Amino acid sequence: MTSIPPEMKERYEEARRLIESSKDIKIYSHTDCDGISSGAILTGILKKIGRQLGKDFDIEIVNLDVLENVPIEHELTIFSDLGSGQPVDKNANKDSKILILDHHPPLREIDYCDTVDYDYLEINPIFYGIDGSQEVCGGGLCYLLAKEFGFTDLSWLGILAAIGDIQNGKTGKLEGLNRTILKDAEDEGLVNIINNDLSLYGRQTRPLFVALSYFSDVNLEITNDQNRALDLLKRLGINTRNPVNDTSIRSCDLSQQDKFKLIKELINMITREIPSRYAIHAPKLVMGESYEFANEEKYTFLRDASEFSTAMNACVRNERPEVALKLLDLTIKRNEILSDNKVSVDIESDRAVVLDELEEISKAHRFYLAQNIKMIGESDSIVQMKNLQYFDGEGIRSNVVGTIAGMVLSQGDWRKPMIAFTQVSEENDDLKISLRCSKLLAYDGVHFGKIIRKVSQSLGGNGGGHDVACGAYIRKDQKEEFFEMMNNELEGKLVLD
Ligand SMILES: [Mn+2]
Repeated sequence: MTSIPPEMKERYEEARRLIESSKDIKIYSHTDCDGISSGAILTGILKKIGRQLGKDFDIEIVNLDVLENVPIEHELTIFSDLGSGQPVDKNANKDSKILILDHHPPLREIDYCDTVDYDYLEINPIFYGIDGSQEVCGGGLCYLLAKEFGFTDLSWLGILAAIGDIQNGKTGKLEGLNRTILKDAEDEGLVNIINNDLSLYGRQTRPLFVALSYFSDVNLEITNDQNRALDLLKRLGINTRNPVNDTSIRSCDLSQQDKFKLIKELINMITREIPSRYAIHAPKLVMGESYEFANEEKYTFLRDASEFSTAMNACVRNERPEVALKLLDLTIKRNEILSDNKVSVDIESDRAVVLDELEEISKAHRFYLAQNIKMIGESDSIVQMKNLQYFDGEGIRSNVVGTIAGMVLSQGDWRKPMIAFTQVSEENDDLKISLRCSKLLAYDGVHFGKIIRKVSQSLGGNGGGHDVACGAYIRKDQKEEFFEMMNNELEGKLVLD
């Protein structure tokens, strides 16, 4: 089991003292599932030590640009899932105290704290040779602080964060410090690990044949075709109705035997469609570990870590982070009470109200996505270049253009990345560019996050992200040049036939 390096552990002890000795605290966290989970963990810690939200501390979920000139006016300012790459201490004075818990590439050195005259404590796994994209994320770092206080019941949030951040993307399971956090969550009885699972999105809430029809890492006959997906299940002799509640079966209902039958068939189908060089990666597209939150009801999004993370993202992308935070806060309390074998009617009913609100946001979100995807499909607007494909996402909100690019991938050629662009905001006419691609391309060694960073930086913009999901910001008039450069940069890196 991976443990925290001793020097990093020392920083955690210091972080605990910093929090315990501060009366007035401000938290800034990032606008995504990882950031929300980080914020919920920090809130959880502070409440458990008797601090009141709104009185002793405040939390704000922000975009990175806010940090360019962030005021430092509280006794202690905490940055989670962001801060390492931004000039967050620009406005600090000698009485300031700053704590950063971030897994993104750091701007400042490990001993930067010795060069300033205020309390500056940065905890970043990269300082210790730990991979911040696979071994621990912002939420994981915040959980390790909770553990320093003894609050191991917050471990499940570290798992939600890691899945939201796709830390399991490369191997299909959580590894490194994430694995240690997972062990804590399992020991607490809060998370179940399902080994060798069928790794299709929607294992609790989507009928299995629908989940199958969304498979898009490779274009199969079942991709975008629910009838064929249903036929596939019937052909394999898999019962498509759940005999207990007479609904369509979901992935979580599959017996081990049926699961293996389906996985085997999918691997065969994929292998027939892909160049032989990719064949060894086929199993990873359909098999992996799943994580269930044990206290949540079956067939709800709350039960599955991946589906739960989507709901968190729907909140932040619709500028309702407070709904996500409220749900996590109530879930922390609910878990505390359940661990005493009790049930609180108040918490259940408060949570039901938040869940209704969240359902409304998610529904509107899904509608917005579907509407735009349909429009792109009907307008036949995907432009093919030799090594990439793109579409103009004009009118699409810049914070969902990536999600939409990912969903449009199944309408294009899975062998090439799908890129979309749209105006950053009404006030800013720069372009936000988003790229999504099949996991196969990343398994084959292409890291689009690094490529898009290189290209956008050479244009004077900026960019980066994961291997299969990344983005960039460039000026409007650089669009053609950007696509030309990306296309050239990818020459020879993809297997095109
Ligand atoms: Mn993160």
